[in-house]
Amino acid sequence: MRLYGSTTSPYARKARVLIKEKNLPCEFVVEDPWLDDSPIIARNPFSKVPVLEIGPGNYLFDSVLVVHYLDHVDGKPLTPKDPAGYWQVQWCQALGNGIIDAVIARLLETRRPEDKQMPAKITREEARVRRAVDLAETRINVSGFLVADRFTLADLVLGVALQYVDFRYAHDWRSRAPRLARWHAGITRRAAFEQTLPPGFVKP
Ligand SMILES: N[C@@H](CCC(=O)N[C@@H](CS)C(=O)NCC(=O)O)C(=O)O
Repeated sequence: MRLYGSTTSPYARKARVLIKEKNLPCEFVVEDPWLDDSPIIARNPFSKVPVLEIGPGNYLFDSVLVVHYLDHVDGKPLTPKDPAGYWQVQWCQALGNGIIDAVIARLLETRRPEDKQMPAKITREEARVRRAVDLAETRINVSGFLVADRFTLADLVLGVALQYVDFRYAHDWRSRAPRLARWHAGITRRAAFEQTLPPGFVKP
């Protein structure tokens, strides 16, 4: 397998953390999806990363599908099989993916020329992040993991999402969500997280 991505993409990082957690045989290839002639276009018509090559000329795109595939490819999914656990993990993934979407939308707006930026758009994306953090704070349980009593895709995706907040929208979310902050500190100490930090990341 081969994973195409960038070193700063949180969507690609979900797959990279998972590959390391499971020690899957998968080469990581850095490509820039933003280029007009990006080689990613031939693999994903939307020219977005991550893209996972699962066979000659056989590509999966969109991080939700890529993560789902990687989670099942070795027959040892990090997703519980019981319905309650399964749907809780999906719920946490949706929350994490929503945080990433909001942080990216905010980032892109802040990168427009200053006179063209819409402050209301930035505020709206920041409010999404704030509400998601507040909701996540209510879901922390005593086991040290979000769902059941083991590391699942819930921990992986929300862990990556909140580290992307620290990377691109650094602010003090921890004082409003102290239990979430404690959980996050523990999860992100895992080797798979440490080994995939974006370049220039400053630990809070
Ligand atoms: N829904 C997609 C979003 C992927 C995405 O937006 N990736 C960004 C990198 S962080 C990208 O490739 N952007 C290139 C572009 O928007 O042209 C997923 O989950 O994979």
